[in-house]
Amino acid sequence: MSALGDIAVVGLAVMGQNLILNMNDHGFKVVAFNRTVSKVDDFLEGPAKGTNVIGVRSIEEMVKALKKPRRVMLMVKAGGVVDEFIDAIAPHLEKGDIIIDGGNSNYDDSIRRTKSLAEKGLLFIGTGVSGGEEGARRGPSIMPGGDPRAWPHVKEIFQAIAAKAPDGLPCCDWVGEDGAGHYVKMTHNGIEYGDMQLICEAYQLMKEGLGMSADEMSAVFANWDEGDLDSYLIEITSEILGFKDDDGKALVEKILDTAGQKGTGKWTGISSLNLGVPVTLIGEAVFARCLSSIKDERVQASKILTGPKGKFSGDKKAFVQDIEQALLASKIVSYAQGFMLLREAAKEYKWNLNYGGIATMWRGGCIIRSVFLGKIKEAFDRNPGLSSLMVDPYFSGVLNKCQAAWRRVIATAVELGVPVPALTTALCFFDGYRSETLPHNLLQAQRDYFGAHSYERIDKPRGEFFHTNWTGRGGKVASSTYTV
Ligand code: NBP
Repeated sequence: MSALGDIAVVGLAVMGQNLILNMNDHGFKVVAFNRTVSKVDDFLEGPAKGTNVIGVRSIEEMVKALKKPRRVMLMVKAGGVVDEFIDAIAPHLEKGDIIIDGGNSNYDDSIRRTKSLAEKGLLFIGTGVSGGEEGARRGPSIMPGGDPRAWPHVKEIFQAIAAKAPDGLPCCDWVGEDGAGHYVKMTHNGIEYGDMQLICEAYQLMKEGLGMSADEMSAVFANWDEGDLDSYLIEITSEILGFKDDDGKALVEKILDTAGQKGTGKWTGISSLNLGVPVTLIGEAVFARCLSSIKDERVQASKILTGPKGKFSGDKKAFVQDIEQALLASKIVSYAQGFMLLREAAKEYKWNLNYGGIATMWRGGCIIRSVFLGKIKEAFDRNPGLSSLMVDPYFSGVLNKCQAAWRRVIATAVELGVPVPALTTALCFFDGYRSETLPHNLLQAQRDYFGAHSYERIDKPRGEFFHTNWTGRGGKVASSTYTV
């Protein structure tokens, strides 16, 4: 083995350390560096003891320890820290060397970094890495984008350390140019917010609506994990509900109900608003976390505002089966919205995204991994130009089959006063998407009434705009027509 390292990893927190150990297991020689250099020694004497990892204490030393083209992967806090490291490392590199940012960076930053490093002759990769600590150590889902010339130089390492889907394919492939990798990772995280919120709503319905115990719910989730909902998040939910605190009671019930967030769900919402894509479920999931975080206000309001007094009186077992179907149908809507967003972003940023490939990358290693993603891959294999997952023959069949149960769940939740914003917005989206007509003829009339914004008519060709003087007091001049 050459004395020089195959790749350097900067950042020895949980992700960096575990990725290094994963690379080492796969026969790569890794150079490890960290801003606080004492952590390099701690790592070498601790988790990396007995491995081939080379510890270095300066950027100069790191660069000298690498084979050419040099590959330097940053696993540091996203934001300005990444730019600081790039500025510090770039002057020590040569043309054709590669800088990889594996943190949760914003795709706009990755677009900028790809361009500015290319101007210096350096190749940049911005890659999403999903799967948390366990994924980083045993096989994450890796979503690289950036300068395509860099991909052949990192492909072998990334695909070796990535998780493998059930059919053996690595959960890592080239996503696209500049910010595409981080955009896909952002969308993955947004979908993760949606999946988690849907599961939480199912839990609250069973707990508050049906009065089920944590153990009973744990068994329900374990059962769902055997069927169409088979996924990592359903599996861990079952385990969490079954986990006992020292006093033998369910730990989950002792956890304060205020959710944190680090921004990727919010970025997905912002991007969907900017691109005009109705990603309603992720939006609701982000807002639901915001609502959860105003705990003090909710405690006050709970003393003033009342809800329905009625109790569930139907067949509990049948209702639990209804919830399972409502969850599945809402999940289809959420993923359909996520892929709609990717399609619009691909147009906007001129990325050639492979949607089936993205579903494959998410099938293993990452937090949203599921059997369901295999079905999405099959849908895009059947039709790579699919306009929406909801109209794929398999998924439309499931939606049509589930919808009666889905409507019963939401109607019951509304009657019982249990908030289910994600389940509800999914059904509203389904009903809106399948409607040939929506009430926005009236909305266009309102806009024309107060702002002379003009409208198109159903009895005239598209693109021909009309303005009416609705009150007799307005003039004939219409406002300009444009979309923001
Ligand atoms: P952190 O996000 O906690 O970052 C820790 C690293 O950033 C350390 O090496 C630390 O150096 C360095 N750092 C910080 Br913090 N501030 C710095 C500064 N001002 N200048 C230079 N270095 C600085 O680590 P992580 O949880 O391993 O995550 C790494 C990246 O991967 C992040 O972008 C994160 O969002 C992403 N990610 C995390 C997970 C997860 O489950 N944790 C999953 C997927 C992606 P120091 O030791 O000297 O303080």
